[in-house]
Amino acid sequence: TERYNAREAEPRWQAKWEERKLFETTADDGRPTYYVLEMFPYPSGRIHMGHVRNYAMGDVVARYKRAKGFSVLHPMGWDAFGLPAENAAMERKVHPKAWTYDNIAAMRGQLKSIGLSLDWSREIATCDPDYYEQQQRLFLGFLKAGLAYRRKSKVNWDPVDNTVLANEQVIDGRGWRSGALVEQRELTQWFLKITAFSEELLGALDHLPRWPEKVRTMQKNWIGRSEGLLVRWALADAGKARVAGAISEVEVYTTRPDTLFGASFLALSADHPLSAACAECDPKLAAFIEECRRAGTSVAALETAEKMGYDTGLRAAHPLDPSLSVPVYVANFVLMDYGTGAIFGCPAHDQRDYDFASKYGLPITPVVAPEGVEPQSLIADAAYDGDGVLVNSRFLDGLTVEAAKEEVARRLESETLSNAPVGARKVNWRLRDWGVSRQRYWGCPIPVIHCEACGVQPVPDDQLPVLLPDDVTFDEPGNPLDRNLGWRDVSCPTCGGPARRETDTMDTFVDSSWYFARFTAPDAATPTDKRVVDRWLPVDQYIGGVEHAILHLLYSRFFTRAMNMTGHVGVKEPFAGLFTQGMVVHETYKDAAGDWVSPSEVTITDVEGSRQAVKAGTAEPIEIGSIEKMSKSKKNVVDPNDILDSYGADTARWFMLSDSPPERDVIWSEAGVEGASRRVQRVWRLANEAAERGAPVGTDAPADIGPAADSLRRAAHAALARVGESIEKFHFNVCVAATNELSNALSQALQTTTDVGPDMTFAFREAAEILVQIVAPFAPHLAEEAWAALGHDTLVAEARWPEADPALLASDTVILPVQVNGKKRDEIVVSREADNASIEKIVRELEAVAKAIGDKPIRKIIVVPQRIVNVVA
Ligand code: ANZ
Ligand code: ZN
Repeated sequence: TERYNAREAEPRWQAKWEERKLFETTADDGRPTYYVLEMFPYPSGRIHMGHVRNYAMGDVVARYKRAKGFSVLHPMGWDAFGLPAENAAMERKVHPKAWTYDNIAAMRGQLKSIGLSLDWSREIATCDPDYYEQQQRLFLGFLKAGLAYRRKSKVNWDPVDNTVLANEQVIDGRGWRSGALVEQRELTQWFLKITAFSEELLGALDHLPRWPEKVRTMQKNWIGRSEGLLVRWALADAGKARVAGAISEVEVYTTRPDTLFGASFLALSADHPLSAACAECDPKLAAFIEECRRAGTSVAALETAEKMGYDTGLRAAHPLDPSLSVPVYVANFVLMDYGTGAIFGCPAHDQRDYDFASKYGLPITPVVAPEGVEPQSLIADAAYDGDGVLVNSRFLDGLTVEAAKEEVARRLESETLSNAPVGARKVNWRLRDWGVSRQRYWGCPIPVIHCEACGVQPVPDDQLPVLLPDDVTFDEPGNPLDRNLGWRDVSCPTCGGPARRETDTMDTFVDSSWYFARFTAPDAATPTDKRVVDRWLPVDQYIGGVEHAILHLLYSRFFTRAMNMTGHVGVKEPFAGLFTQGMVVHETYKDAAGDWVSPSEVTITDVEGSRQAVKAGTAEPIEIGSIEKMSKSKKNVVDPNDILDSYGADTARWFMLSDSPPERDVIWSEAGVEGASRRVQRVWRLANEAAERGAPVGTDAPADIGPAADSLRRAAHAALARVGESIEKFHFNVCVAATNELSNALSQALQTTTDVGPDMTFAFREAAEILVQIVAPFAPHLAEEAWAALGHDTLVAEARWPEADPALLASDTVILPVQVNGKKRDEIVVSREADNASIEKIVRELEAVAKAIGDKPIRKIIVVPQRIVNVVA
């Protein structure tokens, strides 16, 4: 037979599938439903290997479930709004819309060439007016339900470009274009009330068993429920006088009230009212506060910034012993919007406090230590945040941390300061409401109108969508919508007076928070079609990168709950099953000058067992560097197009799924791809040989099955069962290994059988058909071609998944390594019950054995049942 020609075959089968509308999800037809979804791509211009891996995985599941008799929904779309389109507009003078839709067209073509079983009739781009119109409806529904509101909040302000910057446009505290120091400005912005669901979003994580544990933990930490105590500290007399009696106490929030006797200072946020009060008569403090505000662009920045403080000169009295007092600082690491914006510092047991105390010479007193450990030694060079019992803490000494927390809470609850309790238990959440306002053009317009007389007015339903205007300019910084007066200035829908459209657009995370629901009825005139959405949701299997483990998934979970509240979906959780795949990584290369070199410019040879690289076509040595995530900056990117051109989609898909477990990184290598390509060719050869020598299509199993045919049948059914189970468990690499084993068994059977009876011809066909069917989810084009070669006039994509025969699985097959003079040369798959004579017969006919012994005669064959075969020559 000729080699399998992927380039010729792949488009042919893709056309066939499309012509038959095979992957278009049909209406309710009584079959059970299965919704498999991969995170939709951002249309950056080209697909990359990470996409190929992600979509290949989803496709395996989709094709398998379809073969198992499910009505499968497997759609694709584009997360199409966002900043890069505006950057392209500024840099290349193309309209964001044109840039985006051109990219979509290019990437759609690329995706189609991978042969994914997608329902393209449901394609959506989030920048399609049809899509964002419904998103505007959802927003207005949330507004009505009290889930959307406005408040003042800080933005990154570039004082040179006079524009708001996204966090990713602030680099080391400076504007990415102007290089100016970024300031924090307060703007009134839109928020979605995710905190209304804090408790639910946390609690429901325990009922998502098909989510990776690590993702659930990340979400839990992000939501960040903590139980603590509010503690009021009275300012000592001198202090009171200085701030003119206006503020006489500081309330702090702590999760470690047990450590109170280790307190050595209080620290206030720069935005705390007491900081402002003190700054009124302390210009140095005012300057310090200014500096803190400027530096603080993000929580992450605050956490890594060097701890800095300013001593206000005030002192506060210890709540458990008013005769003790500690200094009050203003510090850059205390956030105003968490807890009370003030803390007590316990340097011995909190690293931030430790750093701060070391810098300002404040006492570091250990108050918790494991029994038998000398407390002072614990904190010699870092804070100790482990468990133990209380020390240096008077009446708390000897108590466990838990007991001490309880004891302090109990005491302070009954203690009073100006007639109110000193302590109050309090649950705090790290989760904040979601700021969705972006001062950008390329996003979904927020559908409200501001009227001076009537205030904020929702755009009436019959005036939706609020379309983005096309005539915008990008030659000045700032939001083009603000400058487009024809679009911006409107009359108030309520009083008819002069009014302005909201010019903020929505965060693109909004767009991706409900697309999975829209896919169930992409043309509905409402956000969802209630009759169908609940048939499909939750998504049975969602697949994507772990980089979205927090925000995207949490926002989608929130949206689903909010949409449930506004009556758009019946469920509360969007994704019943989640799988997060690893990355595609590649070696890196550098030339003598230390510049990165792309893999396509490198030739690697094996020099005495070690790999050596040179620049292709020259002798210039190249240094082989570490294996890294494929990235443009390191030039270690392999373009899927190149692979598709030289090997075809099936080989790329096969390799991606074969080499490592899907949750781990896969190392892309030329050798690996070549290996996959050989496997593809082998399946093709085997199918053709089996077509020639096997029984015709549809032959029933003969009554008498001899041992050789029986062991081939067992190998086939074992592989079938293993692939089914492993797809369900996402062990795709195990599937590929099982497929390879069946290839081996079939290949051996085809080689070694001299007198072929009807049992064997039946087994040939059966094994070949099973092989093709289990290959189909991974290499679907090859499978179609091989299925046709086997004499079928139907498509394998339409065939039911075969059932493994339990009788053939009952006593499994075994793999026996075959050694010649003590060296492994081959292995054979035989029935566990195979007798020594039939094993000997198979071994005598092995090509690898003949090659290894050359012209020497075989002296003896030693069969260790179920373990190994040794040939002595
Ligand atoms: C004293 C203490 C001693 C603390 C100790 C910790 C360890 P979570 O668990 O995240 O809720 N904190 C409170 N408000 C803060 C703010 N606005 N900015 C920065 N830090 C703040 O963290 C609660 C702990 O974080 C609190 O408990 C407080 O420090 C600090 F050995 O109080 B702790
Ligand atoms: Zn009005």
